[in-house]
Amino acid sequence: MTPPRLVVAGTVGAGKSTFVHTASAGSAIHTERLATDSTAQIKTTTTVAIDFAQISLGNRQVCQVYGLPGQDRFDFMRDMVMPTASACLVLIAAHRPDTFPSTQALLNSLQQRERQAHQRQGALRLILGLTHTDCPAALTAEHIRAKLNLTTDTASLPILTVDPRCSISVRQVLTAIVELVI
Ligand SMILES: Nc1nc2c(ncn2[C@@H]2O[C@H](COP(=O)(O)OP(=O)(O)OP(=O)(O)O)[C@@H](O)[C@H]2O)c(=O)[nH]1
Ligand SMILES: [Mg+2]
Repeated sequence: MTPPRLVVAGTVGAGKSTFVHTASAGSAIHTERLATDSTAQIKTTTTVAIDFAQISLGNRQVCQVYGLPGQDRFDFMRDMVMPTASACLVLIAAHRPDTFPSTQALLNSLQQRERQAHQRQGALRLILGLTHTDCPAALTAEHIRAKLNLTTDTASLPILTVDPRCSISVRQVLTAIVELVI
């Protein structure tokens, strides 16, 4: 049986590569390059293709994790991984409301995929993951839900808090997602 496939999406710097790195205990394949455009104002390197890790969650449960690049110019890579995804974790940096409009656009496109998957009798679960909640000026989940104009209820679009640098936090989120999709 194919293991559940989780795609990690979100804007630049949300913590996608850190999440994949931590989830895999450092064994993931990464595609980082020096940032040469406006991304360089936020961070020195950025993902230019797709991060990948296969993770064992115990009880013989395995999960494949794909980390997307955050820059708009790489949006086409979504089509490479989303058709076979069981779930998509959209990371949102809670301290960067300037990124919320891009997150909103991303969510709209993912919700369209979710509806299409449903029509094909398939299933795609969307989950929001709040990162950087330890940073000054981080907004609460309720505040972010309102800012993103989310009308979908929390059962169909859960919001989890995650620190991508912390293996316990990442493991908790992975386990919760796998339970949602199996
Ligand atoms: N303080 C804090 N830092 C975080 C958190 N999550 C990620 N970071 C840091 O944010 C920085 C950016 O993380 P990346 O994982 O490279 O971000 P990304 O989403 O992969 O970015 P792109 O590939 O450029 O789209 C790293 O320095 C992380 O250590 C968090 O919850 N809190
Ligand atoms: Mg990255």
